Amino acid sequence: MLIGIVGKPNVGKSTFFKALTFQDVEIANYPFTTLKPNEGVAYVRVKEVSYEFGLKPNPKYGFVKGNYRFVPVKVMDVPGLVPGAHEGRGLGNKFLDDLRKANVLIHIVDIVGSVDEEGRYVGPGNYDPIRDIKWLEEEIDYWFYSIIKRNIEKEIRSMRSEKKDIIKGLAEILSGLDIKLDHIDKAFRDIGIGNEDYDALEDQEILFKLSSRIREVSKPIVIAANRIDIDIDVAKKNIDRIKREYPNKMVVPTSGYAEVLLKKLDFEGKIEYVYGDGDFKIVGELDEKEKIALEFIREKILKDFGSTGVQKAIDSAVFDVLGYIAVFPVATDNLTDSKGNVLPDCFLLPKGSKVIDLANEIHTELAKNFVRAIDIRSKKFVGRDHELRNLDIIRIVSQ
Ligand SMILES: Nc1nc2c(ncn2[C@@H]2O[C@H](COP(=O)(O)OP(=O)(O)OP(=O)(O)O)[C@@H](O)[C@H]2O)c(=O)[nH]1
Ligand SMILES: [Mg+2]
Repeated sequence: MLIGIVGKPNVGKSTFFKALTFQDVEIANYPFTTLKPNEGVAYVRVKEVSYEFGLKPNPKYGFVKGNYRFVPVKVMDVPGLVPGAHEGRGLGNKFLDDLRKANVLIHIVDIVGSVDEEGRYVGPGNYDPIRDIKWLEEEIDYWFYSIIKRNIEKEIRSMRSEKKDIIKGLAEILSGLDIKLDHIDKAFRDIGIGNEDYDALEDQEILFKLSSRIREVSKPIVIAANRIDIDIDVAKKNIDRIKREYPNKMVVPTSGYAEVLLKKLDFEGKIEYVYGDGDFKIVGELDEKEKIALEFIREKILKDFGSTGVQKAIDSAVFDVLGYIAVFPVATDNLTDSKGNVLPDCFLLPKGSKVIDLANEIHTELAKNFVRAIDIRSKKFVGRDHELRNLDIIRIVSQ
């Protein structure tokens, strides 16, 4: 699972990345601070199931905090995009190639409208952030289109002469972009192109439309309406406008700044903060500046918006937008692995995954020698084709 962080320059992408990964990256209030992609590990928040059984978990990766298991996912912060990037403006869009493997993108928008398209500071309220949604997605679509176009030009002749199924053909060509057959199939149906409609692929207008639809289904975008802390009222107005104009988009109000501070103080033992929660507890000595900042975060952000939104943004990306589920495999009825570790694993799987898919994720041998599985909660046997649900605990029995 790879989550890409995208947006124009100087909107808080690297700050957001730091809030997610706690990796020290360069942050500054001018455009093009980030020149090369940053890669790191973030964590999605899943209910900790051990506590239902009165057990203490031993996670093999990630960690437990509060009543949650934080499960690792990869994130990437890329340099800012400007209008015309696909024609080489700004830093161009070369680095977008690093996002080939992304499953979902988070678009960081400066929701208070304080920087223009190029990332220049213009002051809150002086730029309409809704504009970014359209042009930035178009730039990403152009990048996608150029990859698809390049690959199709190479293959179209042989596809035509061999009367190849173009959906399957495209899936092969685009496997490097982590695009599944389902994605392409859906895009073709949405645009109304048939299996052997080779002409459509040579019509650049249709090809752009198709590329854009494939991008939408294979790399959907969550909007992080960021920097809400700068001006709560302007932020709220703009969020409402985005929701009205784009009712189908997932929009999460965020403050990367607030999340970085809460995490830092939590690490320092000054507060107790479960990432993503709507409140924190003061447990250590704070200086005056910290007190004022925390008071502001509690009263103006957490109370109004429910959280800083940073955790919610990646959770929404993985669970709501991609529809992934979290499943806990175990080796014994005592909810342990063979060494006695309690619920050591938590797997993130695409919705619709079956018991056999889980077995395969654990080990291909386990899938090969699969005998049956047990749903620990219901204590019932389930077969290889049983569809898994979120937070299932599954014991797989093999030969
Ligand atoms: N008030 C406030 N400031 C923020 C927030 N997030 C980032 N900033 C500030 O915005 C400026 C830009 O932040 P960066 O994280 O460097 O932005 P970026 O989008 O990575 O910028 P480039 O790498 O240049 O594209 C810095 O001055 C940050 O301190 C936020 O949530 N609230
Ligand atoms: Mg940056």
